[in-house]
Amino acid sequence: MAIIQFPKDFRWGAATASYQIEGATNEDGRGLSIWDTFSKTPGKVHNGDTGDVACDSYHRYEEDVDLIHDLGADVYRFSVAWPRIFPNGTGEVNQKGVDYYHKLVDYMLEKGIEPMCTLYHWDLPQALQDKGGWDNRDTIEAFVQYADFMFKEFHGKIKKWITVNEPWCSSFLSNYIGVHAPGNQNLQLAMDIAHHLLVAHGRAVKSFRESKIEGEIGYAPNVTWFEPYSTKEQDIEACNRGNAWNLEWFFDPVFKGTYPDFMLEWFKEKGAVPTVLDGDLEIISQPIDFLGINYYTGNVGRYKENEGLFDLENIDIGYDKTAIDWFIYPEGFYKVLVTIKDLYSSVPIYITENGACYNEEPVNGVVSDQKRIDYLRTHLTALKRSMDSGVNVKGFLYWSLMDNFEWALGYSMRFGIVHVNYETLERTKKDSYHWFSETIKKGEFIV
Ligand code: JSK
Repeated sequence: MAIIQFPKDFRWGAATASYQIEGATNEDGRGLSIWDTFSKTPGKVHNGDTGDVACDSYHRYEEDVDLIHDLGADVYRFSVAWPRIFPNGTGEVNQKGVDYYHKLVDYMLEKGIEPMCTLYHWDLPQALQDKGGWDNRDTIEAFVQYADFMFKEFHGKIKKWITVNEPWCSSFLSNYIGVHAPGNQNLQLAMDIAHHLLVAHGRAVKSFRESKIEGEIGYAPNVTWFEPYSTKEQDIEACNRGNAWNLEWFFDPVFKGTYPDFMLEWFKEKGAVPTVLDGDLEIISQPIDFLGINYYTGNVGRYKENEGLFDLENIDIGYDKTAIDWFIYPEGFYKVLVTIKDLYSSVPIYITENGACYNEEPVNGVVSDQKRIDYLRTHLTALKRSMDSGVNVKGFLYWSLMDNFEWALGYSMRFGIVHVNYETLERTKKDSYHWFSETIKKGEFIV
């Protein structure tokens, strides 16, 4: 056995997102988002689930912030629903929406919890989608107006800002693979949307700097890891492409002001090249104060001609999987973090999402989710290994505080350390909540 210890000033918390927990989608002036439209489109979301009620956190936010407080956590990552602030994406502000987030943030501060605010966690106002969404560069302007408003409105209350959550999901997953909103399947469109999301990120960072608002700003890309099946060059190169789709493609523009040449060449062969305007990459590569990292799973990959976008197939070599059918691969967490350190700057990193999906139900008020505890144990160990290897990790936020709307999988998949009964909306702390709380309070655990 070994004791895994974290620094005394290490930050601990949990994360949620507006569309996944709030509900109240037709209340207090909120406008529609692309997820309201997508979830109401037959066949798009498991069981026809929608975010109309979700966890009803819009009305239960104090109870949910208390769950963060009782955990012993000192930071809560939440997201703002853009359509609550600007129901039409731009123009008139919805004061009731603004008031809601003041109540939420004020309560966090009252409980001694630092708010970490994600501005864009996928709920794009439908009014903007109706005009082309992220494919239309006007949406970048709308995002900057929204971000500027939020910076100034919450100046002094919110000091950690995340511009965009998982741009790979909002671009390629949503517009090439097509399983998330708005559900397009076009590589060029997805590539241009990815670029516009990065420009929007850079423009918001630039505006934040110019406004001289006190605080820090970053973004939260999702990363995964493909481990080569063998030492064959073809397997290694195929895995490099698979890794770069999440990593270099969304990190090089921000940290180097360029797209990775080997991926540009690869995509060119597929007939897609990002539409870059003069000055875009200079804007995108505005220095950031911290980097959010979202990691869930890794794969073993092998070269297979004409397989997918990268001649890369996933190989099942018998690793266990979570209930969402993702491999449990903590080694990948360690490797991707060390790779980020080696490839890019030592910018402070917060793990803004890491968690496991298991669907245990309460039995006599107890949710025995030992597998989630095991996942946390192995992934926090991998995280500490990366820190002991020089990766500048400042904090860890578990995804997710509570079970919630898991996008196209609806309510069928549960990531929470708190169980939510979707009929009664009762919250039940799972065993993993108690384990995580003890780990936070001690700053260590035994592996
Ligand atoms: C969890 C990734 C933000 C927060 C959490 C979903 C995800 C995903 C989900 C890939 C994916 C589906 C499905 C189909 C076909 C082949 C959320 N993160 N989360 N992170 N990532 N794929 N080819 N590459 O809910 O809101 O793909 O894939």
